[in-house]
Formats: sequence, C-alpha cells, structure tokens
Amino acid sequence: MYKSNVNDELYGANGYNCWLGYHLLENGELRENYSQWASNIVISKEPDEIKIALSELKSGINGILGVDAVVVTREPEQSSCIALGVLGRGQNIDSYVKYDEVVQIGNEGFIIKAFKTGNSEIVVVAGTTTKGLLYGVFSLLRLLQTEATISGILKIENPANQLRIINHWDNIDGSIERGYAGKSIFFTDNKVTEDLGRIKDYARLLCSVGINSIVINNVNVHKYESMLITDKYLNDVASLAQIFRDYGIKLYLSANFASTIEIGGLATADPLDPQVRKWWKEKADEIYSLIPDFGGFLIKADSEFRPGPFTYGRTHADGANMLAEALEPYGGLVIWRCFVYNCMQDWRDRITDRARAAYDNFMPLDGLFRENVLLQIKNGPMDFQVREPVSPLFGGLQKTNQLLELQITQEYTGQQKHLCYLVPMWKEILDFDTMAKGRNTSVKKIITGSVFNNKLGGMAAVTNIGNDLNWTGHQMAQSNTYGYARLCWNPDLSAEKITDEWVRMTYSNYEKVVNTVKEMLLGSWRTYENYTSPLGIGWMVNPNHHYGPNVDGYEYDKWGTYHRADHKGIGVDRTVKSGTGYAGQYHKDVAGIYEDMDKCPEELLLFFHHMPYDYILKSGETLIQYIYNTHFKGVEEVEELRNKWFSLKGWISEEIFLHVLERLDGQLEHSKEWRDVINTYFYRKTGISDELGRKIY
Ligand code: GCV
Repeated sequence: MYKSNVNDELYGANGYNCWLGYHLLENGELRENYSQWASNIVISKEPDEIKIALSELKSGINGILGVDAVVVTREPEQSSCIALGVLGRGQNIDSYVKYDEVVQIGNEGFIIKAFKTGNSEIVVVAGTTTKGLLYGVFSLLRLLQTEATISGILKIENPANQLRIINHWDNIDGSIERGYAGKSIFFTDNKVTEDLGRIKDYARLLCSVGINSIVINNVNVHKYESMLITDKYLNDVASLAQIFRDYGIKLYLSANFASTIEIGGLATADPLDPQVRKWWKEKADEIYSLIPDFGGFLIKADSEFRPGPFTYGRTHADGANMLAEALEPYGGLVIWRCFVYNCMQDWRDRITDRARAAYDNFMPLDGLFRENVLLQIKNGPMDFQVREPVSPLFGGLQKTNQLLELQITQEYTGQQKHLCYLVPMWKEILDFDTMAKGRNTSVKKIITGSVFNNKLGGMAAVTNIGNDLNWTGHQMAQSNTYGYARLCWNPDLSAEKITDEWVRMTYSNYEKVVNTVKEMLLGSWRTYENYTSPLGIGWMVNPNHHYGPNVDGYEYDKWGTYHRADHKGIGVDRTVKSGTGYAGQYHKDVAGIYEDMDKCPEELLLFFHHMPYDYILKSGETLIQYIYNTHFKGVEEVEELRNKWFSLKGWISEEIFLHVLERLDGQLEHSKEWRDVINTYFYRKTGISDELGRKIY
C-alpha cells in the first residue's frame, strides 16, 4: 500500500458524490477572494421557492471555500454578497437585472452577473423560474470549483435543447439491460425502491448538469413490466416523480404498445380500434391524477420482438398518434423510437440491409405525426457501435419533432471495464453536417428544432448508472454521464472544456492531475477503436452480452457474414451503384462523398465499401497492415493509459486510484485478447504476414 498525499475526506474517497464532491480549493488566495462575497447570501422574504437552490449554494460554498455563508433577507450594508432569487416576482433581486438582460433569460435559463458598488462586490444569481435559478446556482458552483474569474462576469445561459433526457433500461426485478454498474437504483425484487435518499442524490446530480427528463424503465417492456402503469405501482412511481420534480426533472415511463392486451383485458392493441383508444385515454386520466406533470411514454414498437402497429397493418404514425391523443389534454409527450428493423434478416442476401431500416420505415411518415410526438433516433443506422455514420434521418426528416439518442452505457465500448470516453464521438455526431439546407445544417441544430421549425426537440441517452457505490462501475465513466448532460445543455462546448470541468470538479485543480486525466480521457475512444472493430465495420463482439472479441459473433447473423470478409477483402458495399443503396439515403452532397471510395472518410471505409486487403490507405499502409498496426498500437496505448494513471499515485484518493488502476490492468489484458483474436483472424483468412514481423497468435 502506498501513502497518499491526498486527504480522502476532502477529495471524495469512493466516488459517490461524483462531480458534486465539492473539495476545498487548494489556491488560498483565490479562496479568500471568493469568500469575500460568497460569505453572505441575500435572498428575498420568500425563501420557500428557493429552498433547494439556497441549500445547494450553501453546501457548495462550504465545501469549496470552507465558509458557512450567512443568509440574510436584505442587502447587508456595505458588504459584498451573493444576491439570489427568482426574477419577475416583485422582489429585490429584480433591481439588479436590467430589462434587456431579463428578456434574454428563458424559462430554464439564468443570469450570473458580478459588479462593484463602492467597495462591495455583488454577485447576482437569478432565473425567471425556480428551475432556472437552480441551474444558475450549480453553474456558479462549477465556476468556483474550476477557479474561474467571477469579477465582472456577465453570463446569461439558456439550454440549447428543450428536452435533455436520460433513459434507463431498468427492469422491475432490479436487473438492468446493458447495465454495468450493479443493479437498478429504482427497482428491486419487483418493487419500487425504498431508498429514496439515493434517488434524491441522483436527482441532484442530474439537475446540476441540466437534465430535465428521465425515463425510469426499460424500453423492452415485457408482460410483467407492463404493470408499471397500473395501481400496483403508480403510487410508488408518483413518489419518485415528486423527488425529481423538486429538481426540475419530469418523469416518463416506457410502455408496452400492447398494454391493452397484456394488462387491459382487450383482445387487440390495434391503434385504430375505439376500445383501444378509450383504454389509453382512461389510462392517461389515471396516471395524471397521481402524477400531474407526468412526461409521457417512451415506446419501442415492432423491434426485437416487441409488439407494435405492424401487427394490425397500421403505421407507426397511427400507433404514436393514438397514444399522443390520449396524453395531449395533459401536455404529455409520446417519444417513439426509430430503432425498427428486421432482426431476422438473412445476411447472405446482399441487398437487404439493416442500416437502411430506420430511414425506410420512417421517412414516408414525415409530417404525419401529431405535435406532441417526437421520434427518437439512434445516432447511427446500426446500434451504438464504436464507429458509425450519422443516421440519415437527421436532415431527412423535416416535418417531425426529433430527438437524438445516444448510449452512455458502454454496451459496445468496453462495458465500463474499459476506459472509453465518448464525448469526442458525440461531438462528431452533433457537428455532422447533413447539408439538408445547405452547408452548416448540423445535427445539433436540427435537433433543437430551429432548422425546420419543429416545435419540440432535444437529446436522449441510455444511462450508465446503477446502484454501485460510485454509480457507474468504472469511476471514470462518470465523465460520460457528465459530458452527455453538458452537451445537451450546450452542444457547442468543446470536448476539451467539458473534460477540464469534469476533472477539476471530480478530482482537483492540480495541473498534473488535470492534464494527465484529460489526456487519458480524450484519447481513449480512439484507443478503444484501435484494438477493436476497424474502419466502421462494427460488431466483432461475442453474441448477446457483447463483451470481448468474436469476429463472426454478431448474434442476428448466424452465417457470420455481415462483414463480408473473405480471403480477398472485407467491408459492406452500401453504395447505390453496386451495393445496398444505403449511401443514397443521405442528402446528395453527403451521399456523393460516401458513395465514392476515394472521398469516403477512411474511418468509415468498411461501412460503405468492400475493399481488397491490399488497398492502399492514405497513410500508405495496405488495409491488412493497417488492421495489424492499429491493433498493436491500441494495446500500446492502453499501456500508456495505465502509466499515466500510475503517475497520479498520491494525487487521487487512494480508493479511487486503486480501483481505476485495477480496471486499467483488466483493460490491458483484455485489449491484448482483442488484438490477438482480430489479427489472427485476418492472418488466417488472408495468409498475409505482418510487415514488421510481429508475432500474431
Ligand atoms: C433495450 C440493442 C441492445 C438491446 C436494446 C436495443 C434497443 O439491440 O442490444 O439490449 O434493448 O438495442 O435499443 O432497443
């Protein structure tokens, strides 16, 4: 055991507090400087509506500055202070904010503004709603914890995306589909949890980074799980909703499209059947009587054996609109997933292409959905692979509300055993230019609704949270939760900035720690890609659980042929000219790039083209040599990751240091297995040796 220099109590020994651990600033001068105004908090006479914001502010200041701030209800004579409140209610706080500032603050926005009067410094934190104020408080605390300059600041922020959603794939029995951090925090043994303290801690965490919606159960709603919308569970679900409400978060439920059959005693789930429509309306009445601000339903239909409107010869618009009609009187939403494809596809057939499915199913329905329906679209056309092109539905759909769906839980990216920081990948997705309305029609703009004047929009992601003490299994995977939420709030933030914040909030401001951890995180996605599936081909994982290498292992392809690898070449021809035609689903300016193997971005080459192993890449390597090289390199990079982390010995709480070290050791071993399995497969298939004569097992 080594002796740590770090005071574990201050730096969060076990990771439970995530980025809200609030550790005392190391910089004494700065602490002193902040404390001059942060020691006094001035509020109006009505502390009730700002109770949570105030207590968050007080406890944050206490942790970061070691000060027990005094709360008063008017400006202390000649003292510097924080002025805190909700604007527009005739309270003192109004006098600090100018009209042209107030009008810029939306109903989730806030202002942080610092100015001098005489010798005093006033720092105003205000929103036009309680929720906005809460976001403002968490933002101020972030600024303090990351040692930002507050003097003279004028910061008015509003979230870019209306809906900033977390999806849980939690089952009522407590298991989590694709969960790698323990069991569900919401359910245990077919009951709603009694550990509401933990739910409150979770709500705080999510609110602190601006999440405003949560779906608490799995999209795969089986017969028993359909009961969640019955009186057996709804009262308990309402208690969860109450906790989230306090932190500005609306609760949603995934529902079984065939609930009328599973729990309603009807013989059909046909969306056009009057009995079915009546049943859902009554169900909505019941739910809203208990949860007045219920967000709505998330639906997975006609996908991976889930029921849906196809059974009745109806469209997905028919299905979604029927539910939307039931929720509409209460302002509820239907979030309908586009992950609809035929998992029984015969992969020997060279024309049928799973990648085409979402577009083929949903493009013809553009404009047919009611106003309170959103389509939730996975970032790529397949399934959260380490590298995929962006779904062509972005930029394709124009008359439909859209949500981008990402996966925080690392189903295909190392299952929180491997370090794989996904923010750089998500940045690429958000910045992708669909060209739908000329240059600069990026995904991030489309999902805000602003490009096509859609009423609703935003982002959703499948969470990596479970009941492990540190929430995410691998403690550093907390950075993915944090980064996702920050991008929902502001997709223009750079990966570098988000990472910097996370490290400073989570560990410390010591430059050594900040620089080392940032380097580790920012390169880790590419490293993971290097030793796993090359150039966008995807999968190559063991079937069902999706962990570990297995080149032919994709479970819905019993013929082991989806990647089209033979002794001469590999890759799927998705061109219009000679392949599945998928490339043609993009706007013509984008399609032209993907269609042409010389223009196609190389990292996606095998997704779009079938290439011979001796094809020369831009680097001058042959394709086969590139596969060998990246797999050796990936392992070396994991070795570097481990060395970097090891250099932080004594700088990070001992428990977290050892825990991460253990994960990195495991990752190193496992990356070697990946390297060997992939390289051997291709060596045997092609008979081509590594030019550098390295040993291929
Ligand atoms: C919840 C993939 C996953 C499934 C998941 C599905 C989905 O197929 O492997 O576990 O099911 O995606 O997104 O619905």
